[in-house]
Amino acid sequence: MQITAPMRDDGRIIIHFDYDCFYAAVFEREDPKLKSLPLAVQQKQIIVTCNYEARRRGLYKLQLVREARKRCPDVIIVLGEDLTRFRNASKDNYNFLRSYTWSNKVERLGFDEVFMDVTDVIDYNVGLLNYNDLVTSFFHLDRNDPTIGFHCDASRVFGRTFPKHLESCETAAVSITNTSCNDFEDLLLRLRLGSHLAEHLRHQLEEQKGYTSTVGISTNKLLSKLVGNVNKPKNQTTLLPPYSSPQGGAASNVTNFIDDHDIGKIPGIGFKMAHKIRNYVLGRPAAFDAGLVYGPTKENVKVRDVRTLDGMGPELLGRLLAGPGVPKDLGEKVWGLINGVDVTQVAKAKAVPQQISIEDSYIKLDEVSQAKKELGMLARSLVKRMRMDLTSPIEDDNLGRDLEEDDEDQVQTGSAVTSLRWMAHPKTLRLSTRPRLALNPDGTRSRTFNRISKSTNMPTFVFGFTQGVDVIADKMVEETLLPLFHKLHPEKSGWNLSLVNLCATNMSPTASDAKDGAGRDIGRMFKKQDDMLREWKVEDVDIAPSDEDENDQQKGINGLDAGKTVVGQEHTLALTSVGSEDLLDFTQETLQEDVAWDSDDDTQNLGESCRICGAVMPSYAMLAHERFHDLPD
Ligand code: TTP
Ligand code: MG
Repeated sequence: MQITAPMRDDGRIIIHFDYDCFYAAVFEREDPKLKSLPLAVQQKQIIVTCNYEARRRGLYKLQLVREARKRCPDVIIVLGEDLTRFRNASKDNYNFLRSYTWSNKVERLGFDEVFMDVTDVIDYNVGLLNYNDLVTSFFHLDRNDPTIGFHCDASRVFGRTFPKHLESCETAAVSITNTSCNDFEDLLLRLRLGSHLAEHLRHQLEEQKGYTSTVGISTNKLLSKLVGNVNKPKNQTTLLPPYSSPQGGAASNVTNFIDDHDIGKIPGIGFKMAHKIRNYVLGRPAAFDAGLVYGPTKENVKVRDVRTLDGMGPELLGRLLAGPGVPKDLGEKVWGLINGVDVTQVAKAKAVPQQISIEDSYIKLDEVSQAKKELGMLARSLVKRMRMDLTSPIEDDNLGRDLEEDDEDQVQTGSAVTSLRWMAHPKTLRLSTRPRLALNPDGTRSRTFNRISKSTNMPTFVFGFTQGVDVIADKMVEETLLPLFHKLHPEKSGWNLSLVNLCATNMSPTASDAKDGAGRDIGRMFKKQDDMLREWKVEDVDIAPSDEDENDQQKGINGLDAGKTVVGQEHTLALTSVGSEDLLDFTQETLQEDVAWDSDDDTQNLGESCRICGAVMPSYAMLAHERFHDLPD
């Protein structure tokens, strides 16, 4: 029995951006000479990304450093453990793209992806088109100034398309007239305009910010993200209509497109869910690569196999995926996803984050004195981030001018007491840890994603500006964090933590900002954040060091040939300090408690450290990473 597909709302136009070789591009922007050289960015022993010159020479993401050196001996390797520069670039690009939206619906996914809901911009432009002369259209970027915009040919899609055979000018063959505006033509026209806007934004981003990107255009987040991947890098792809098929007619382009994806490649269907679905479709446990706790699948189960399976539908999926803590409507949600339906909205840009979360992972953390030290590091990072992200300068003639350079120094030491005010107060401070499981009888250790946590009221002294960050952080440790820690781990020993997280949450806007202040201050706030981040960059370290890794990193830097460009060398500093932030890329959604658009039943799993080398990375990267440990030296 075939169950009908859920209805999709194709009234929106969503553009998804993925910056090309992002971390490498950040370094290239700092030193353009690097563009023509093979460049790779290292975290621990892994190349987390490399530029296209390096990829041309056979290097790839998540490759072991020693492999990369073997394959391309003149590769330039830079350290990318300090995330400050990536975070700054990401925020800057985000603000740039945000300035083109009217609705403010623009959402970051990690550091290098952005969704934009441009429905209102597109609809406005559709209303102004001259249908008798689509070829010489003008795309308006400003409702109040008709001169701002760019010329475009609205009779065709810009760039690549899915399906491929209807590329660019050929789509012009589908006529648009002012008398026959059915759903297909209406959607096609709006997507065409979306493709021209996307091209304009890609071009501007490259010209003004120096980043090339890969872009997808469709009607929801899921489809725009997936279709962007079709043509990489420095390209864009539009998913063409028809998006639905008439009863008994040919399959829609959405179905044709999504059906060919592996079930595990669908954002929103995480590793565990995909595993359960695979097992069901195959009628047996799906095989994995041997030798790993969680290896990559060896099976080829596509969306089509799942979607067309007899009896498949929301109920069956709901039963398959049921478990403790799993939302009741998960079956419907997943059924929607495999039919190209994604109802999640692009989140509006927020003046302040919903929460600020700082964490670090550890290879071994099993003593109270050590834990206290680490809590101090994390508390310092947290207080700094709170000051950066949650304060704005006061616009008062007596007190304030905008923050000047030297004021920023003072803010750090706490003497510029009257220049800042809080835009929001986090009311709750949460401490979470992830204890390691005991060793298995065979000496191996299973990974666990489970965290335990305790919360308390955020102490009010945190909001004072008279004391410096260090003083506040120390006080926070003594008066708040250590008591919380002892509640979580009452025993003096016997535990070993792989992760500690501090989170300032339960955000309450400050009264004066609740009305219009937050919106008014946002631009200044972002500028200040970036400036202040620059000041603190050497402390913004993300990976817990170990002696072994330290040696490795030194080799990485010293191993460069004399005369080669060496960037990021100052980040060897990173090796001697800890205190991490944003180990994982957060979406704006993940900043709001645990409703990540792309999360699955692993919602607590915000980042993992490799059980072998301790490298920290998003869980999706762990599978690939672990394979490298299986490679012979
Ligand atoms: P990606 O978008 O996966 O990679 P990319 O932008 O470098 O390359 P592409 O052109 O294929 O999009 O990830 C964005 C950044 O995130 C990447 O530059 C480095 C970082 N990253 C990690 O830190 N760990 C990881 O495991 C991966 C995959 C990426
Ligand atoms: Mg990218």
